[in-house]
Amino acid sequence: MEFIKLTEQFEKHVALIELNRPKELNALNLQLMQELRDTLKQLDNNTEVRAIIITGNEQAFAAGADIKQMANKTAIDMLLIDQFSTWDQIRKTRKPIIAAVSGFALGGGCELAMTCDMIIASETAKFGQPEIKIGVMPGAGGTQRLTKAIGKAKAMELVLTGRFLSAEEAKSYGLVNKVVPVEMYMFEATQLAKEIAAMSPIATMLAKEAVNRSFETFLDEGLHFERKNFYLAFASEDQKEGMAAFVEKRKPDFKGK
Ligand code: CO8
Repeated sequence: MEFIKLTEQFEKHVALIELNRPKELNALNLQLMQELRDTLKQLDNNTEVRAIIITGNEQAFAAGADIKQMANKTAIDMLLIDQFSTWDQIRKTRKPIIAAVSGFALGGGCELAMTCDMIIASETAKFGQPEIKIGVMPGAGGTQRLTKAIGKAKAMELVLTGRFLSAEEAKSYGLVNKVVPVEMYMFEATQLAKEIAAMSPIATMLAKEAVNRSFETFLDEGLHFERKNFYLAFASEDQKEGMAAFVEKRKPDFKGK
């Protein structure tokens, strides 16, 4: 892999993916996205991994899709390449993904962070959908996920002006879980990943799926889906272990079975 660095055992049960095109501020070219898709698929199938962190570097999480790669494409080129279809794998990843964001998270970079399940940001993080400034618009979920995350008025403003949001603003709007000094964002993301990785991976997977369902369906169907997943958790040994540990006043040891 050329543009992705993978550390499968970054911490116990936690994998780290680093976007690695630093000179181009991690602009998301086709190869990087394919590598990211394949890596996530591999991690989803690795039973040792229970939580995934995606990060860039201090300067940039990702400054968007690779403009140079797209500049001369026709609509039919774009249709045939269908580069956004690789994004479906990110959405379909069943394990929890934390975006650890510092510096620029713009365009496709902001969309990538929003496709993750949670965002830990450094104080220097800047979020935005500046596509309008180069004559296009968000194409990998920006109009949908940003609107669901921060509401119509603010999303419309950001998408139509291309203005950047500071980390603090992004947090006050509910886009980001936590903002910390730049020296701390990887530590915070790792702590969060470790905390989640200590839970039953089966319950985690079922819970993630149910929360995501709330974005895709009406309340009645969502509640039905949630209940089914709750019942399904009782098929796991982890449920027996978790509840027995509570009764016996000890820490549970979840095996992912
Ligand atoms: N694509 C390609 N190259 C880029 C990109 C990009 N998105 N962003 C930065 N770079 C390159 C620059 O060209 C420059 O390269 P070089 O040194 O060879 O000229 C290098 O990275 C450093 O960038 P700057 O010199 O511009 O650094 P500054 O600190 O002056 O500015 C900015 C940083 C503000 C981030 C600026 O680079 C910028 O505005 N970048 C473009 C941001 C943008 O418009 N993003 C949206 C792109 S469109 C998009 O994402 C559509 C989403 C669709 C889904 C995604 C599918 C993959």
